Amino acid sequence: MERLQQIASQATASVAPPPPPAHPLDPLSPQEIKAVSAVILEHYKGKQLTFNTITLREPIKRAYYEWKEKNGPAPPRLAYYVVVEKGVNGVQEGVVDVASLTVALSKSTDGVQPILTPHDLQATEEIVRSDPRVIRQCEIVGIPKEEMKNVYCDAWTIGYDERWGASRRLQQALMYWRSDEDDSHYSHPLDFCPIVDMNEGKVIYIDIPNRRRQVSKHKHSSFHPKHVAEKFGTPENPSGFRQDDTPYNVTQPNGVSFKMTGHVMEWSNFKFHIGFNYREGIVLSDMTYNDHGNERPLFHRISLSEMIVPYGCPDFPHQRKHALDIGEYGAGYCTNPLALGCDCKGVIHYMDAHFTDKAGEALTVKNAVCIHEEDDGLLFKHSDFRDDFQTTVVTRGKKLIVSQIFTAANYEYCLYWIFRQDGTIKLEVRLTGILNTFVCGEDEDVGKWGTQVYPQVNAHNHQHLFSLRLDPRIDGDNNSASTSDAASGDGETGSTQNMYGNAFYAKKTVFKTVADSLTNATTTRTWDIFNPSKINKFSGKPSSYKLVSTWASPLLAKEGSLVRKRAPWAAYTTEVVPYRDDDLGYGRLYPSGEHVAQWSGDGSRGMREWIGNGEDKIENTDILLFHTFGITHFPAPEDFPVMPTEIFDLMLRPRHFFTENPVLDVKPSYAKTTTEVKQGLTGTDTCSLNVDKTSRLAFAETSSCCKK
Ligand SMILES: *[C@@H]1O[C@H](CO)[C@@H](O)[C@H](O)[C@H]1NC(C)=O
Ligand SMILES: *[C@@H]1O[C@H](CO)[C@@H](O)[C@H](O)[C@H]1NC(C)=O
Ligand SMILES: *[C@@H]1O[C@H](CO)[C@@H](O)[C@H](O)[C@H]1NC(C)=O
Ligand SMILES: [Cu+2]
Repeated sequence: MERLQQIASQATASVAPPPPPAHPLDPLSPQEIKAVSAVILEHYKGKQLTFNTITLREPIKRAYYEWKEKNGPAPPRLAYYVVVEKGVNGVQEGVVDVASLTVALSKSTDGVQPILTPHDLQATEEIVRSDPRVIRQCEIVGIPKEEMKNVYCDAWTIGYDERWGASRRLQQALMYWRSDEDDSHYSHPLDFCPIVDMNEGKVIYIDIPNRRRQVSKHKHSSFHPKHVAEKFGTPENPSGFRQDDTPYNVTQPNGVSFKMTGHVMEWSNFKFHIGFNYREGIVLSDMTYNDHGNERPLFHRISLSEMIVPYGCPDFPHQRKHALDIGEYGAGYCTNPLALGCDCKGVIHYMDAHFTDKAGEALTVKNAVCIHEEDDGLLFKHSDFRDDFQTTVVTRGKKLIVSQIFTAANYEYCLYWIFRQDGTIKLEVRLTGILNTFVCGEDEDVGKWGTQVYPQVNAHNHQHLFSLRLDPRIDGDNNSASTSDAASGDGETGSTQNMYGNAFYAKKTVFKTVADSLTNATTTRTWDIFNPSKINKFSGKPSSYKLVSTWASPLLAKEGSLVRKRAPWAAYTTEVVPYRDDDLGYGRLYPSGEHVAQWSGDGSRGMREWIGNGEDKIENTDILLFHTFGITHFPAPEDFPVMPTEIFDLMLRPRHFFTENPVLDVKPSYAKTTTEVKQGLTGTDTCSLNVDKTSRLAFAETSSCCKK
């Protein structure tokens, strides 16, 4: 239910309008956030407000390209906000026009709750620790009152619990005990789960299992250097660290080969805008590739629009563990400040991120986005066998990496948007951090729903699934999409079509309607996004970007489960829907809906609404492609007490987009023609110059390994 209120003219706050942005897609500056919060305070005068969100309301696509490509006016600078009003349930939200400092729209939405902010998560622990009923439960499982300072909780979104629905703003507190404050608490989970009402600041209920389990008496398992020293230190090597590790330095004597103008990146023919918001984190927009002077559009917008981490233990209340981390916590809100030279290495350009704090002041996360280059191995090579492989071309590549890392309670998600010089765009996810754990009894068989990763520590099975949102613009606004399956030729061996039985081909099935686009991954499947009116002069096939994604686990929760209801996008590997702006300019951004926290999963919203009856036409028009990818995680002891990064990735490759290998113009590192070989000429050789003098040390001075 929505109560919509249009405001004609509005009392202006006492702040001067902040300077306009360098680029319409730039995130709100700290000055803009401050100015907007002043307008909001004025608008809700006399009410007790907690600020939840102030972020850029991006211009709609049409307005953006009218400005960019048709000399049109700069699109209006709009800020979207959410506030929590004391004593009022639901979401108070609206839009502020930043130039005029007026509220353009304000409304109230029931049946959901606003996103959880880091402040919400931090506040929960103290509430839980001082609650007498929680203290009593701690005593029951073996933690005396005096130890309460060492009781911790990971505050989690409640998901949806029908006992309260969305009537109160709730969190579930997953309980743990530490031996001291430097410890990792995940080896000592507790068996009960308090429910906290955040608006009231109190515990309203405690879920207590029928079977009680005492807190484990086993030694804590942790991973900080002092704990490593305790585990592995010896008198000769007190730190316990491996001693065979030598420094690995990266030097870029002439700096980077990319150029940043404000938020606009130019690198090796790519050009795009790098945005960042509280929810999706990094957003890449208006991406083009300069094809020898012809600046060709690729994607209007790329982002991670949602994710879900559903757990597979059927026992109450573990079914509640299915965090929709992007919609419920925000990949931006949970983003880490990155440490110089640690989170990424080389010559680095950082971007800060700005949010609102609970009082409406601008809050800055330093170094939220890391931008750097890395060596990318060989781009291409060929040697001629005729002269013992002396005739050769070897070209090395570089890659550009735009990255962020966000922490969703126990897990870290390291996101790397990677660009290759041949026009390939990759997304690599490195999953690290700590397993969500639950206590098990000393001799308990944890069964098939989890793994005992340490004595009395049960880590439940779960999935990590993301929804990648692609707004393609391959050589223009109107695109189509299809599956491309590697298929055996029709006809049995011996038939006229397939006489020798060896035939195979790429079987393309173009999506005409939304229903056609609801496809699942198979081992032989990729997907093409293409411009049907732009035909490659050699292949006769349309200019395309191919989605290659092999980490595409199917959603394992069944039809009718809360998980499937609340993540209607996760049931398929792809969904293609027409692009649409709505009155607030959303442009179909969030496939589990605008407000995810405490959504029951009922009703038509997000992807369920966009799919509708499946009849919308999606051929040769402005489309959005959503792609579900990720992994299924069956924990093992190697994942504990902290998990070595688990890597999964996907890529978007140009196909029939160029008329030849697009990196022929990258200078080879080593090249010799047959004539040069015959005449004893050097050709091109920058390789031997690049061999570090220390290379010889690796094999000792006497080795004959190296070129003279
Ligand atoms: C390489 O990096 C290490 C730090 O990791 C530093 O101590 C050392 O001086 C560097 N060496 C060179 C040759 O730059
Ligand atoms: C894809 O998987 C879903 C279950 O997640 C199933 O309902 C649907 O029928 C499958 N679609 C196709 C085309 O196989
Ligand atoms: C794109 O498709 C729409 C129909 O979906 C059509 O109205 C429009 O003219 C097309 N634009 C171009 C440039 O082909
Ligand atoms: Cu996992």
